[in-house]
Amino acid sequence: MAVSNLAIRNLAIRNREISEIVDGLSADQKQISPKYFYDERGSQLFDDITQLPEYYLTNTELGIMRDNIAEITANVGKQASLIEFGSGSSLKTRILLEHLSQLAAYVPVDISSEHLHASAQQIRDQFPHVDVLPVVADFTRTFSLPKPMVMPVRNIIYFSGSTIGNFEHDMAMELLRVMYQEAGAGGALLIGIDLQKDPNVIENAYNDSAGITAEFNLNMLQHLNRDYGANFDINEFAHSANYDENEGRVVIELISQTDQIFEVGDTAFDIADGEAILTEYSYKYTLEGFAAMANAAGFDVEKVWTDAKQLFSVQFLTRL
Ligand code: SAH
Ligand code: AVI
Repeated sequence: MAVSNLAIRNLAIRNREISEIVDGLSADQKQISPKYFYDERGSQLFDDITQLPEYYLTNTELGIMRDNIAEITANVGKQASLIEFGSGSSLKTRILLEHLSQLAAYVPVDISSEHLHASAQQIRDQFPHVDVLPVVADFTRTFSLPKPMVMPVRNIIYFSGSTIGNFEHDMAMELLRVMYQEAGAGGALLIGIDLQKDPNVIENAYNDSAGITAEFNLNMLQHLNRDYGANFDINEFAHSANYDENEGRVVIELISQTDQIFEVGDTAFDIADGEAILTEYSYKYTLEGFAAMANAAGFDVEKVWTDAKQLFSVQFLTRL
């Protein structure tokens, strides 16, 4: 009975996702949410991106964490529950876990289920004293959090990698409000924010010479073919990423290389030669711009750590 309820629930989620994909592709500007990058292969490709020399984000954030770890962990405090949104391989989290001797629980939340469970197991192996409670969920929708064995003193929400940059302003604000609620009384948000800088540095990060970002972008279509009944011809789309300095965002698209028709489930779509499917924005912030958003969501920017070149920032936000 429990199994069939789960199967019905999964079918309902899949049907909702198919209508979401069809709606996005039916808009004047065809689009697919970036959350569809992350099947097992997509999560692996993202990990490959983090190793690229052009992709300064991960290494810079890791450096900021290492350089300031004593201060960061002092802000987190003892006996906290660390709840990570979009945890991926929990790479930066390991630095925190190495230095947080007392933690009530670590709750990684991610949509990419196989990758999440594999990463959670690695964390358990490396940190056997930590209560690791993974949650497979789409964090843009309501989801419930597990109860740790030890009662936490406070909740620390962790949102690394500048993943908030993949959301447009209204949705980013909504997510900050959700994290404010999840932090609860006495809670806080530790967040990684990529900063505006030389447009060439930004554009190169999304157009790497090894072509991994292109593969990551195209894998979204393969994911839809594998799991959502689509029939995209991958060879007839090309990766594109351009930084729009006025909007402060990288626009990541797949450009059709010919006039063609593709299907998702029962719905057929025409796409013209040169027409784009928008797959992702990656917003870059100024420190002032992000502080204004954080304040509007009810947070006080208590501490900002950056690297020497001010490429990236890690910020500690408390509830006002
Ligand atoms: N925080 C990690 C990973 C960043 S990649 C880092 O900084 O390295 C973005 C992560 O967010 C991926 O693991 C992806 O699966 C997850 N993700 C993206 N959209 C999501 C959503 N709507 N709900 C849950 N997880 C999501
Ligand atoms: C997860 N996110 C912050 C990445 C970014 O840089 O916006 C996703 C990504 N897209 C292409 N390369 C990396």
